Amino acid sequence: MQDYLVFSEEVQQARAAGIPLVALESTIISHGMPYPENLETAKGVEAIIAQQGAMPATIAIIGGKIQIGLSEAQMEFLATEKNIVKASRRDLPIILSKKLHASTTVAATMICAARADIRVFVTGGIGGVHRHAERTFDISADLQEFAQTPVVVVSAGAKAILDLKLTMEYLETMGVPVLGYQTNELPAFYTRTSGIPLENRVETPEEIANIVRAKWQFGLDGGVMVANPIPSEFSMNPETMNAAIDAALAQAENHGIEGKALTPFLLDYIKQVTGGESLRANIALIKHNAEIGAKIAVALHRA
Ligand code: PSU
Ligand code: MN
Repeated sequence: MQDYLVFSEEVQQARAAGIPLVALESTIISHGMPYPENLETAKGVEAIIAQQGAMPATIAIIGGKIQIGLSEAQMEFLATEKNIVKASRRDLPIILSKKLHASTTVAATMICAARADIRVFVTGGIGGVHRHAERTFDISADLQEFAQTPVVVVSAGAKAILDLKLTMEYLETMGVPVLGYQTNELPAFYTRTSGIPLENRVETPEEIANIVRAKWQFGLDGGVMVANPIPSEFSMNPETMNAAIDAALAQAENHGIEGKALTPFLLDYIKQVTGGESLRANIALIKHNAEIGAKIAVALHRA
């Protein structure tokens, strides 16, 4: 196992010093945002985590080695290189054995974080059940990962391009707790509301840490999803957003975009239709998630 993992100098020192760690994914850098916003955001998110007294560890695969913590040059490489593979669970053995470069999705980052003993992971929005999944079978591998890999994932909900109701049903079937951070409703990534009620509202990082600890102490496998709404000042108009999503889905269908290319295509198209407003929202929400994620890591560490 350790042959595949490479810790950055800073992460190694933090581990030795007992500083809580927070994992970050890299698909959002390579496929989720354009350059240079992707690089600026990745660095900004790391800085926010450090301010809270935790150590950020952005995860990616370089030359078949899983990097836990990236150097500046590695981050720049992921942000600028055009042909980075987007790796989920199924892709890992190929990338590792062929010594390729890849960014890691939520599912793959959860796996790598758990192997590196990191229990908290911050992203923007998780993958989920796509609209019309009854016809396409397109269900993100992220959801299955929550059922088996013990990591707390802080997100602003599942991405609004998905069927959020079916995504919640799937998580329920898989036994995954979904905790609304100071909200009674599932946030919809770009907006604070979805109309889908959440059974479990939590007010503090400590409360989350207690739930997570109870889950794992009792031997229940798998992760916990924390749904943290986008800050109000960046929350988008739901009508504008739905129109943009519908247009993006129609374009994807016209161009026959499917499989792992679908989510990056939709995000990019929505960015263009909204004149960049969706990108600003995406940046704001992930930064907010970073702050809460770091606080959860600190709280988990304390007890
Ligand atoms: N969150 C964002 N932007 C992204 C993603 C998450 O704000 O681009 C990425 C994550 O890596 C997630 C992936 O795992 O989108 C989902 O892809 P798919 O639907 O193909 O499983
Ligand atoms: Mn998919």
